[in-house]
Amino acid sequence: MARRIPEPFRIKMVETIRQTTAEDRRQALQQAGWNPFLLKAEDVYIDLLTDSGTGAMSDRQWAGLMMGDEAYAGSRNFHHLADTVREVFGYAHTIPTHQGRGAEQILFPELVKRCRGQRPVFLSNYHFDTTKAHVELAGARAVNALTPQALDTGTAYDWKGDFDLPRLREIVAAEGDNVAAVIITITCNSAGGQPVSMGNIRAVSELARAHGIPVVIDAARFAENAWFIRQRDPAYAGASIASIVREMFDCGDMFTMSAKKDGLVNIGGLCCFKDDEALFRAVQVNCVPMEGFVTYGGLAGRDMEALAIGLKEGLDDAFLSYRIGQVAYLGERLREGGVPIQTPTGGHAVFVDARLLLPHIPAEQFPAHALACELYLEGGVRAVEIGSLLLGRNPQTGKQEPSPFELMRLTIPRRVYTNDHMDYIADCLIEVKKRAGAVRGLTFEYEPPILRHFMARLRPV
Ligand code: P61
Repeated sequence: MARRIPEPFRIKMVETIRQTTAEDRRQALQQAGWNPFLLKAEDVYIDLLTDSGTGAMSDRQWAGLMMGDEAYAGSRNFHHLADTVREVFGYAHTIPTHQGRGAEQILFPELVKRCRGQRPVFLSNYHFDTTKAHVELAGARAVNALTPQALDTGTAYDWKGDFDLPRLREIVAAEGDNVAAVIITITCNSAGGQPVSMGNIRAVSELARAHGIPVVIDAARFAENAWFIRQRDPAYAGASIASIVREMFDCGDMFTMSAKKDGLVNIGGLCCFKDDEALFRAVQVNCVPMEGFVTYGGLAGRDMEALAIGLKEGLDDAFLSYRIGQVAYLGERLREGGVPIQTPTGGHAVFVDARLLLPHIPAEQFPAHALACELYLEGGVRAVEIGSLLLGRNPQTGKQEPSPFELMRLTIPRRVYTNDHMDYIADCLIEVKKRAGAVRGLTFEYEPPILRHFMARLRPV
């Protein structure tokens, strides 16, 4: 086993977490309608629901909070943020938003308005659920063209986040003027936090440009994607993370970002434009009623300061190597314990293949969600389903969409848990594997109409 990279930080402040009894957890899960989203966080020992907004800020970021300029308009922290965006990404125009979906809700309707076709469609390697929801709320369709290599979780492939280029070309040819935008999601969350190669990003961008299609980068985990490119593409072996980031973003026209991931903040998002001033102005107009005035977009001045600092801290080599190494270590422990996972391990999470671990539970009884419930019962570890429950129904037909994956995501917050926590998580899941045959599927007691996994209530079949 590779030597573990120790945490490249000292711990200055701690927060107590509380272990519960098996009986406490059974009661808590029952009350939560067998939906870990509805648990009280205090009933969770290790919280791997998401890496979004759950990271620990640095001493420098906390110091930045004290420098908040809470002016309604023109805050100096906004200018610091916009300068940082210019420096890190090379994009001229910045709109802060309260988080990633805030950027989606103000941008996508403008892209739909600009689309020349009658039936607008967005094409992506894989739309994350809020992204798909905002595409549909804007009256468009969301179509994915993910490399088929990603579907075989047991076989390693370096670029499981890539677009399937032949398929993308086919769709672009068939849809013509209907294509409102191409969205490149880096890293590809739904496929397992998997990177998109520079060659693929470039090819997608060239194809889009040849057809006059705007390129949006969904940039939540941009620094992790850059790290993978340096690690896996020999052409970038000696390159700095900063230069790889610039090269990736040169291939896009605009980006939306949930800054709660690689931006290293607890709240915040961005909607930025390389040089399309007219589109920037139109999106600013949407920002005012939806997110807030254009120099704060739903954030406090102090939040923007923490983000300006976090965007650059997140590019640090030592941090990224430790971060992705910690996730890989958990993946390695699980693989050794015979737990099937998406290989290679992704940047922000280990994705467990519940279809392989619980083959007796059919998709409509949500095997990955059932596994997440069982893991909580075992050790108070909260994971999240990325499968049929998350994907939901086709808005036109009302039928369950067939999900390419039934994954349980063990999402690792940044700079929060130590490597010892990783061992505990692995031990719990390996214990659950021993009784996998006895785990039961789940059925709805209440099914919300959209983004149903947040509020659904279920019970064992
Ligand atoms: C996550 F259970 N991700 O992975 P916002 N793009 C991408 C994301 O990963 C993403 C957003 C846009 C989350 C949070 C989350 O059903 C869920 O800042 C690639 O969350 O608005 C968010 O960014 C949206 C968890 C979102 C969920 C939706 O955990």
